[in-house]
Amino acid sequence: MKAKVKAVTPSAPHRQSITRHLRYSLGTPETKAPLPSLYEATALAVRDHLIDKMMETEARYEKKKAKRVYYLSLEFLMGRSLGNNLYNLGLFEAFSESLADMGADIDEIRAQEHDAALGNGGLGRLAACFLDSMATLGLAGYGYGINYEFGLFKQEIDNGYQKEKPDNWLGNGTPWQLKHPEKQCIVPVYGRIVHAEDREGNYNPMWMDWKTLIGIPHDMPIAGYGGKTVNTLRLYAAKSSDDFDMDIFNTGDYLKAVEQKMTSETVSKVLYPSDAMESGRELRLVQEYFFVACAIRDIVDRHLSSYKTFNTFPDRVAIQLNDTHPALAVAELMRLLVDEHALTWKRAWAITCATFAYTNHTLLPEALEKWPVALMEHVLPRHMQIIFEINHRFLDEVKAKWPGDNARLAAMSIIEESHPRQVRMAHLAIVGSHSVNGVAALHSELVKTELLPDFYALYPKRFNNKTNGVTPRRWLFKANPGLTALITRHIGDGWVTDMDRLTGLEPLSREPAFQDAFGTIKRANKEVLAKTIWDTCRLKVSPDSLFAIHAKRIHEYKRQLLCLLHIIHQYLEIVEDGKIPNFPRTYIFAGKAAPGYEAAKRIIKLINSVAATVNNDPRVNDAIKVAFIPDYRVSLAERIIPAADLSVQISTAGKEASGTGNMKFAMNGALTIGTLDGANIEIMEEVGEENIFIFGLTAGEVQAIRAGHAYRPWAIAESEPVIKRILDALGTGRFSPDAPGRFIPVCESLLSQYDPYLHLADLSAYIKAQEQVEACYDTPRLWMEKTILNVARMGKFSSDRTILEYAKDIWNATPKG
Ligand code: 26V
Repeated sequence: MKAKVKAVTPSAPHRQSITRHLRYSLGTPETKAPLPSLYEATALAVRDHLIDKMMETEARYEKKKAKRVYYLSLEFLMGRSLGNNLYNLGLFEAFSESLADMGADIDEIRAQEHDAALGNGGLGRLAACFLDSMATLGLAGYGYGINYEFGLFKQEIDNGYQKEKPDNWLGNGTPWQLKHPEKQCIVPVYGRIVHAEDREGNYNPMWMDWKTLIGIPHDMPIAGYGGKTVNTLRLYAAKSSDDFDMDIFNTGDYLKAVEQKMTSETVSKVLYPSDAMESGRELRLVQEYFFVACAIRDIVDRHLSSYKTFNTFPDRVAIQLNDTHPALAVAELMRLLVDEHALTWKRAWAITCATFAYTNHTLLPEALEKWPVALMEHVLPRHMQIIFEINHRFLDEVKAKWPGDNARLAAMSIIEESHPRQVRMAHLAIVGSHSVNGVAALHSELVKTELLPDFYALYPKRFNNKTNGVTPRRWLFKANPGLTALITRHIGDGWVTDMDRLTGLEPLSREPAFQDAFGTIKRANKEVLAKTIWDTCRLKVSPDSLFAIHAKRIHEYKRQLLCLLHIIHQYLEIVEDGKIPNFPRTYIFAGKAAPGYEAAKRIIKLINSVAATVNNDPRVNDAIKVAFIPDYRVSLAERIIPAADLSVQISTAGKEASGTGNMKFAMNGALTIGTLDGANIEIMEEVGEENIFIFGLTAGEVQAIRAGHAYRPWAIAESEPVIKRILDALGTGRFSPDAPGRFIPVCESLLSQYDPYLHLADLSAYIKAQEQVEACYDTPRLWMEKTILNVARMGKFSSDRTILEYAKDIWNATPKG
């Protein structure tokens, strides 16, 4: 029997669809639907639209023979989807009204959604922004990754310390995915090589006795803004094959066989929560290979089904490697072409190099991937052989260019001859690609001159820059509806897909009425964040204070500590010197530390300890508040960023490849205090030097100090009483009365000539820059003008611009083509 559903009313066009899903997908009558079910049914109703559009999009690409672009990444930090999909499909109002008609509030329903936290930080979120831009631009872009059952851990704060809790985000599945068991992919791992010969007597190695994993694709529709294009993010879950290791079943050890089955399903169980190398973890290597094998198989099948030949492969297919994590794809494509499709090595190699491109995201040595040769031989014996062959031919090329230069040969080899021997994944990615790019101008220069000078000398044309961007749909349109409405009222809505149009705001930057409207919106956003701070930290902060925000992964190079040293300085000025600040300030921190990164975890404890002291000292009289908001994630960032007055971007120059939070804050009307690092430099160029607070050493100066062994932090402390006082307070237990020695290690690291991050070298410049901030904030009209000019001049940092550059310079793909 059919349910009685209310007739469609013009004011509630989607009510019927939601009700049907409640009833027939979830088995819940509308009258009894609890919020989580309403969310689920709403998502399913939205998904119906996505599926239609996704199929139309695929048919269009097929018909137009569009060049396909594949973005391979171990991380996609998607966040929530409901609001984003509604906005991009242009259905927000209609759904909002339909839900209201049912007595439900769309914001409450959106709040039910769990973030998809399938990434650690910047690298994963960049992948998500790129998917949005590719779909918006009508590029045939596909994401490939892993459907982790557990995303990045949830962070709780217990007595000031970080505690990690599992993030079982998939729980009973998500409405945003379509599972396709019929498109499963079989992946061989382990086993051994039999050195055989073919009929003509040529060497013909055979990979035998491998075990099988099965990859099940879960497709997430990615709606472009305007709703015309809906692309696909294909995430693989690992399943064991039923005949996984039949031998064990046959020998009758049933339980052992089931155990093996379970082990193979752990492959897609959890995201690795560190953004530094997990030295030699076998499961991580299997993860990397598992998804690469599924992706390459899928890409090759799709190509062959349309074109039947590999001749056109690089013309029709581009594959971007998001860092080296998917670099095994180079060896896997070679294996398919040579072993399974019998192409000659030469032809296979030409196709491979013309297809792949590699993006580098970090210069930090500890984050550069290396895998022990022995481990790779064990897990992927055939790939190890192929990598040796690639290396052999590559080293011949190096020898031809630099005869007799053995040192260079050793430095460039894909194999590091250390103990144990290691495979250098970056070298594999470079050799197998036609493009190597960094993610901001400075970073791309340093890749050429510092990280990989030999490769740059060998392949100068391969190296290029693609400065990062972020999607204005999520980070302005969705995150900041108040500002969106104000902007659109004045310059129309064209900026949503053409962010350069924000320059139309420049003439308004000095208009008091516009400034006031802008200020009202900022103030409202600060109220929302103040409420979040109350809800999560039980701390009262005033929306009238200046909100200075440091929100990103906790890392020594990002220098949360530098920010803290300045807070301690201000605190001491009040309680020791009797200074009365002109206006109150709220310092807000958020970010996760990798679970095994002790120094980072100590920084979290220190932030919370300083907070406890400062917030509760009556002499401070609310002039300073310090808050650490737990569990930084995409949905929280969407609340934090629009509420910032001051964006703190103070990494040691040369260490932050780009940064993308810096862009999100500035486009939401925060002024930046920052070092000349990563994309901060380009932000300064765009907004104007007078509209940003830049301080500190340059990357070149940092390098010179390091090269000359010229860092003398204790001398700095001795000669600058202000700095000495800060360190004394820290070292004598002022912020840890229960354990006065707790932060002595922090002091020691700050005073060590080996502090790689040169905190004390930049401290006085930072304090001075903060004084300039203070003077400026004290002149509200001036501050507002700068703020508006920042928003107006951030067009460059739309990921649409970034993607158009990739499409033109690297992928040779045309949008809407
Ligand atoms: C390395 C590893 C090693 C194996 C374990 C898992 C894992 C995960 C990530 C990484 C490398 C992280 C590099 C990274 O996140 N770089 C950031 O990339 C952003 C986007 O380009 C950029 O804005 C940031 O500045 C940069 O730190």
